[in-house]
Amino acid sequence: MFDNLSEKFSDAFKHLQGKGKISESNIESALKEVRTALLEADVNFKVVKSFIAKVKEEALGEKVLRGVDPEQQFIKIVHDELAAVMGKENEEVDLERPGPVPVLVVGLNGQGKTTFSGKLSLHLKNKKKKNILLVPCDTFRPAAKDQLITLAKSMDMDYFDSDLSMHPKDIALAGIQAAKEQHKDVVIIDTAGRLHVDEELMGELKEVKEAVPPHNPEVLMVADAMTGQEAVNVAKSFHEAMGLTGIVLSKMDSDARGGAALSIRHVTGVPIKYISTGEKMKDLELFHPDRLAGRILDMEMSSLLLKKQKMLSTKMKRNP
Ligand SMILES: Nc1nc2c(ncn2[C@@H]2O[C@H](COP(=O)(O)OP(=O)(O)O)[C@@H](O)[C@H]2O)c(=O)[nH]1
Ligand SMILES: [Mg+2]
Repeated sequence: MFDNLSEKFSDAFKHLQGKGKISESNIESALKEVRTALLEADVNFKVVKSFIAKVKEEALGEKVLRGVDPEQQFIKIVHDELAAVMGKENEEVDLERPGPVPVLVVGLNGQGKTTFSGKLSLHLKNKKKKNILLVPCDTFRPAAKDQLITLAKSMDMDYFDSDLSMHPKDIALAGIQAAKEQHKDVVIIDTAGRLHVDEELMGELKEVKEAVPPHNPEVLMVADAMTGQEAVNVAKSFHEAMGLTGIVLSKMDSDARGGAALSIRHVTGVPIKYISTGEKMKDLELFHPDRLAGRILDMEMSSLLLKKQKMLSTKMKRNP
């Protein structure tokens, strides 16, 4: 995940190796490389600008000047800022309200919506002990209904036998009614993919959202992490059109560059709630900004740890 970005960061940090302390002149070249690395990873330029400004401010701050190892301090600052730009902590689907809680799964075609709907049902069933109903609501592609039902059967999950000739709004309502009758906690509604620029279809989705009681359903947009800034633009449009409550980054197992993960929260204000990391139903993770930042800086973090341990053991040898 984000290998290229990790490597570039690693190169940037080398500028501070063997330096006595962080100074404006010696972090300049490191910051320049961090900036290039982020832009090459397709991170939004506004995000890059504010990221660099914050890292610089922190690095030159008073606390740091008295520091011991500038490289180590710089890595820590970059780590914390990477985490901050992606959010604060993990936010999951909010289930602390009267059910059945509707979860609308939306987004462009082929992003992984149907796959995610299945994954989320399994996660909520196994980890949260919830009762789930899966509702196929893709009225454009009958194959999508079969796809969801096949997934449901493979997991022994209940599903709703939607009538695809109905308006998506009415399918959603019928699905929720069925969920009520079956005392379900959560009803996951897998909608048809659509282009964010298609006003008519976006209007249809808004109708579904507004028809769905209780109000404020979860609206999760699934975005292919490989598409970088395009994913960010799409999320922005969907959020403006209908109000999203969360974003799911899919295909994080592929060679994504990091641009979507690092920009989407900052640009849209919508939290990333889950990441999809494969085609299997178990390939779903909660999105933890600090852990992802740690993964991006994986090599550096572990090499720092190693250095620290070595330093400690040398000290102990000297002062037994
Ligand atoms: N590698 C990988 N493939 C995925 C992931 N999520 C979905 N896919 C694949 O992407 C394709 C489209 O997924 P689908 O759920 O049908 O997308 P939808 O059109 O948005 O409903 C399928 O071949 C899925 O197996 C993921 O996280 N990683
Ligand atoms: Mg689908």
